[in-house]
Amino acid sequence: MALSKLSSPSSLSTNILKPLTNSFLLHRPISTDTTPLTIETSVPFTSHQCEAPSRSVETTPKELLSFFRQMATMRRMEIAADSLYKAKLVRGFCHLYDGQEAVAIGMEAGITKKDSIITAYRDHCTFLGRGGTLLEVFSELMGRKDGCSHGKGGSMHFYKKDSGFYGGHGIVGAQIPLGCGLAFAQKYSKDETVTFALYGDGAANQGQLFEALNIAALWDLPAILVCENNHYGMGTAEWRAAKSPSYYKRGDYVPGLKVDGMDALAVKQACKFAKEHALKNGPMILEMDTYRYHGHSMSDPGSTYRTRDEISGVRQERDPIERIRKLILAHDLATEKELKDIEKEVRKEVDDAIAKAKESPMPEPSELFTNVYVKGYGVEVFGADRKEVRSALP
Ligand SMILES: Cc1ncc(C[n+]2csc(CCOP(=O)(O)OP(=O)(O)O)c2C)c(N)n1
Ligand SMILES: [Mg+2]
Repeated sequence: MALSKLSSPSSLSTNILKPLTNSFLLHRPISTDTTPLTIETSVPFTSHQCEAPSRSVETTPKELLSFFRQMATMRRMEIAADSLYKAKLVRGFCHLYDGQEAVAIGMEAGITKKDSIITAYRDHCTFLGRGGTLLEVFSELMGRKDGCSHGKGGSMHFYKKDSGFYGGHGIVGAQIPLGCGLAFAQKYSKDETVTFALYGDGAANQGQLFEALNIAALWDLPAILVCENNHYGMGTAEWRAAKSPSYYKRGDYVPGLKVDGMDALAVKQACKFAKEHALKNGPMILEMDTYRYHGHSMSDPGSTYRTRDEISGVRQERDPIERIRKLILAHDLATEKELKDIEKEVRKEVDDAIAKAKESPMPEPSELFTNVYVKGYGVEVFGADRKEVRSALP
């Protein structure tokens, strides 16, 4: 790992206990030191039909510490979701994101909340990255009123439209054309924003991706298609499903970039680069090389189609949180104890949010019939919003 320091970071202890500005981590101690640091990405970017961005990434002590805290929060949240599921407090589908946190964190650092994000069902951490709260996450998972979709969506249908998060989709690949539609709206309204449409390596083989990409390229839409390549689609390894697993090249005439998706700084650099490109020239594909530690979903132990050695090897060699921990320690931005303390605080925040979520009531039965159709288009009278249906309710 090659690291270079532009200027020496100031002493951590005077800076570490300052408030954090990130919305989902308010009131948390963190360094506010914004002294510039330049850090080289773990591996070079590999490009297709474009020149790769520089490996030298600009960051600050404040950003590195916030990456650490946010990824630690995501990791803890997913592990807690697993326990809640096993305790039968979360029912239905549930897909966890631990291992892939650097994609959510790095992407947010490279773009703004005016840009849009749309993803598949592995959506808890993307929602948190967009500024959602732990209370909204756990309430939604347990089907409670305080959830981000008022307890009616569950794990796969997290949304936060006020900061450009358009879900949370259970149909593999369906979010890709929807994302290109969001990019069409952005281009039409000339607001200089872009859409990041995330999908998996399994989804990357679907026809609808290529149809949407063709239109996006014809119309120079500001759409960035992000393939989160965790190397498995359910229990199928990528090499069984894809003739060419070089997903960044699969757009043919559309430029692409392969990125170490376990390196939050590389993800940030790539997303910034892709946004600039898309605003000027139209779509781009980013392939994030990443890994999921859990099985595909709660019904998959995740160890029948891959070896335990493979999983522990990735944890040891490429873990996104450990990478940032090492950087912070190497630059003397915090001590091991201070980082452990942050992890302890994070555990408490997660536990407190779960306790609060358990107190949140279930939605009213009448809520079954709200948010089914868009109001004012005349369609609701044909469906569940009908008066006689409503009056038949308890
Ligand atoms: C159209 C459609 N086909 C099949 C499924 C079942 N299914 C759910 S997830 C999944 C695998 C997708 O893998 P990938 O795109 O790599 O995403 P990952 O789960 O690895 O994040 C499949 C086949 C579905 N939900 N929708
Ligand atoms: Mg996959």
